[in-house]
Parts: sequence; C-alpha cells; structure tokens
Amino acid sequence: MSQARRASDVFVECLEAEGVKYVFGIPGEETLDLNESLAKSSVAFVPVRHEQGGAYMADMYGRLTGRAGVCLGTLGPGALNLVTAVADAYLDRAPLVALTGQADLERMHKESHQYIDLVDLLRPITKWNARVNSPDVIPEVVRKAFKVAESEKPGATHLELPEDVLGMDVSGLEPLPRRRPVKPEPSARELLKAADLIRNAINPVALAGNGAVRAGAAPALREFCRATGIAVAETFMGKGVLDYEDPRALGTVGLQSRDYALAGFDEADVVITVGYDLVEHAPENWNPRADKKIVCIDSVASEVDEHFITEIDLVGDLYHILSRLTEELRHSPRTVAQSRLDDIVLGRFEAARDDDAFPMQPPRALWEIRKALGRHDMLISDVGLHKLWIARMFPAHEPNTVLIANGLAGMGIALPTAIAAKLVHPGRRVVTVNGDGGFLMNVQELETAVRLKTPIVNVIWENSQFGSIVWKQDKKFGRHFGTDFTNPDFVKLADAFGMPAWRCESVEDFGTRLRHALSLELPSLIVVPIDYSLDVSISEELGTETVAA
Ligand SMILES: Cc1ncc(C[n+]2csc(CCOP(=O)(O)OP(=O)(O)O)c2C)c(N)n1
Repeated sequence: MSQARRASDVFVECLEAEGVKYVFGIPGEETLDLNESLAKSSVAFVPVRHEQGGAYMADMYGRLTGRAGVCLGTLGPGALNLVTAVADAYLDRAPLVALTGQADLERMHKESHQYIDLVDLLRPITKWNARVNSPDVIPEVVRKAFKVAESEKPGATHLELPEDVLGMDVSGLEPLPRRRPVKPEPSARELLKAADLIRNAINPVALAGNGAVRAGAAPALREFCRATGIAVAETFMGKGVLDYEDPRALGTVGLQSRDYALAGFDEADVVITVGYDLVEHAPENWNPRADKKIVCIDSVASEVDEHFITEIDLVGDLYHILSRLTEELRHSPRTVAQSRLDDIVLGRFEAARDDDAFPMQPPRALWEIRKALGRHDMLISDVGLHKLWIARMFPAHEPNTVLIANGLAGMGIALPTAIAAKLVHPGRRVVTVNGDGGFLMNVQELETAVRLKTPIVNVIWENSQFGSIVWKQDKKFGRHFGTDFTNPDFVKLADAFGMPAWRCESVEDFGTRLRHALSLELPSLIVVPIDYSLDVSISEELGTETVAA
C-alpha cells in the first residue's frame, strides 16, 4: 500500500518515469506544491528569466533528443509568456510539454485574479492539451502529454494544473509505463511501386527536410544516394543531411525562385520528398505546373496541396524505408547531376576568404565561423537577414549542426535554444548568430547561461536596423521606415552579466576573438559591425527571393 502523498508528488513521479531531466521555467504562487515536489525529485528545475526563454530551451532539448522538453509557467501572465516558443515547437515539430499553473477549480467560473482559460488559449498551438481536473487522472494525462508530443510528427502539448488539484492528498496512484511509439511500415507492394517509379524516372531528384534530420535518417539517405546516384537538395531545416562536400548534395534550396531550377528540379520528372514539411517552403516553388510525380517518404500521410499531389506515400520510419528502397534500386545506379546552385553559392562562399572589407560582409563572417568550428559543432541562427545568409551559404557537414527555425521563425530563439543545445551536447562547441534586433528579445537569458556556465559564443551582427525588413522595404518601396534603432553598448551589457565580450575592429579581429571565445569555459559575446549592402539574393541567376526571414 503506497503512502499518502500530494498530487504534485505523483505528478513529478510521472515526470521522472518519463525520463525528464530538466524543467525550464519560472515558478508562481499557484505552482508552489509542484515546485516543492520538484525540489525533492531527480528532475532539475532550471529557473529562467522569461518564460519564453524556458520554453525555447525545452523546444531545443526536445528537438535534439527526441524526448519532450518540459517548460513551466504559472497561470495568466506566466503562461502567456510561454506562447511564442510553444508555437515554435508546434510548427517546427519539436516535442515539448508545457506545464502551466492555474487557479483553483472553484474560481474558474467567475471573474478572478489572473485567471485566463489556458486550455483554450493554447489549443491552436498544441497537438493536444488538457486541464488536470482531478488527481486521479495524473498518470494518464502525463503519459498522454509525452506520448502525443513525441509521436510523429512531434510538437507541443500542454497540461494546465489547478492549484487545489495539485495540493490534494492522494494515495495509490503510480506512473504509467513508457512504451515505444508504434511506427507504421509501408507494405512491400507500396515499396515496389515506389521503386518502379523511381527506376523508370528520367531525372529523379530528392528533397530532404526536417523529418529526415529528426528521424536520424541521414546515414540511410547518404547510402541511398551513393547506391542510386540520386542527388538531394535540402531545406533550411534539413541542412547537413548530406555532407555538403558529397557530390550528390545539391545544396540548400528555398531562398530564391530559381534555387530549385538550378538544383535540377526543372528537369526532374520524379521528386522524392524525404521528411519534407510544407511549413518550410511551399511545393509550388518546385512544382509550379503540378506535373511532377511525387514519392513522399514521411512519418505520416502527406499534407494536401494542389502542388503536392503525391503518386505514392511511403509512411513509417524514414531510415527503414530508405534502406529498403536502396536495396531495391541498388542495381540501377545513375550518374550524378551537377548542381549549378551549389557552384554559385559555394563559389561565393570560398571567395569570401579574401574579403577584408570592414564592417564585415556576411559571407566572410560565415567563412570565419565555418573555419573555427568542427564538423559536429553547432551554429544556431536567430531570425532575420542573417538567417537567410546562413541558410543560403553556411555549409553543414552533419545534420543538427546548423539549426534554423523555419516553421514559426520567431526572433529571439537563438540564445535560449543554444543554452539547451549545450546542456544536451556539452562536448560540442555552440555558436549563435543574431541580429541586434532579435538578440535583445531574449537577452535576459545571458544570466541563465552565466549561472549554468554553458559556454556558448554569441555573435551579434550589428547594424542598428531590422535588417531583413529594411531589405524587403527597400526592394518594394525604394525606402525603409520604422526599422532603425539604437543599441546598448553590448560589450558593457555582457560585462554587467559577468561574461567576456568584445567588439571587433577588423576582419582578423573576428577570427581571433572567435577562436579565443570558443576555448573558454563560460559564455561570451562578440559584436561584429555588419555591412548588409551585399544583397542576400547573391546572383540574378538565382531569381527573386521567395521566403520571409
Ligand atoms: C518575434 C518576431 N517579431 C517580428 C518578426 C518579423 N521579423 C522577421 S526578421 C525581422 C528583423 C530582424 O532584425 P535583426 O534581429 O536585427 O536581424 P537582421 O535582419 O538585421 O539580421 C523582423 C522584425 C519575427 N520573425 N519574429
């Protein structure tokens, strides 16, 4: 017979049973019991300085581990502060469980201090959510929150925790056991049909996205390409599925209208999509006449879009499906197509090594970062013009080493997510690149980074403008408006947080500072005056841009 204990104790035991290591968040008066139970548990509670930062940390933890990251905000304002990052997890397919405090059950029907219906509030940005209206349901709702968050396609779930429910005495409640998620498998018949279609194609090409990274399918995709000769273009979130040096890597597509044409999609009769999410780039860009035959390899049935009518859906574990397809197609290899896209982009990137202009231009700044990082180190982008430069030009060797938010694409993501990346991969070096606009959106998490001693290097490209909006306004109206601002002295700001920081005075300065910062055991900051006059649409040959930052 188990001892009487609080509902909050059972709740935390359920988190332990899910293998939760961290809860990132800010406690509130309505989460007192929960925090007390966390204090007695094996779960580390990581206080953050804004709930959005905590939710972004949970998001990246989930993205990199496949196990839901957990964040906590109290009722009302605390929960509202979680919203942006929960939505990011939802659109970027990162498993995340958001916990929010709530008022007692008896005061929810009336006007009541800080009470907002959080289940209603978070419904459109979660896969599933629920109010825990009785201690008896705790084992089920926790299990379900993790199961739904982690099942394909992963995303955010939410549990609302009324204060009185979590404070109740309970007995006899135990966590439910974790079970591996069931993965469907395509039938042999579907597989053979797909293999036939690909074998008979004149110019097949593959497009890999976030799902391929998430599934850990890069080795299987690499073998598929090697055995069949079929080349692969990657989306922003698919960066690194193929090593960029692989002759079958067509480069990162999606920024400009002619990316796809130059990567060979114009001539392609069959397109094999591998974990491709429409939320990143619309299929109209690569299938404008809706005449391509599409083999969709994904974890769930394909989205409906008039430019994405699939010939066949192979639904299941991407690694497994690709390995089976490889066996079918191994004996009919093709010669690899050349990517004009890659020639243009990598040509510009390599040429940047001799660009000594200061303030620096983006290609040279990226070239220095690539040189300083090893193939498994991580670059995390914030959102803005710098993100488009990184997506366009920063070459990745491995998946999950260049992280770009391309579903929700909210500014301020880089700093908090980098902290979580470092917690997950302490042995890898982590650099963030930020605009001076986005960096200030979650700058408070520098304190969290200093306190946790997570040695991340934050690079700020400073131009005192919302760069990507300036770029778009100038193109559309020939002028810009509402986009200029002044900055604090970032070096002094970092100093106030107790971390080293430098402002670069020359190109060489940046390389030297960066290598030094990467050798430190504490977080740091490097300010790089940036010159955005070089258009990110680097070549007319690549056409007009098709995506927003
Ligand atoms: C939270 C949020 N607010 C607004 C936007 C719209 N937006 C996208 S990029 C951008 C400007 C980014 O400026 P900055 O951070 O300085 O980076 P830069 O473009 O100069 O590289 C804005 C306002 C957004 N994506 N996210």
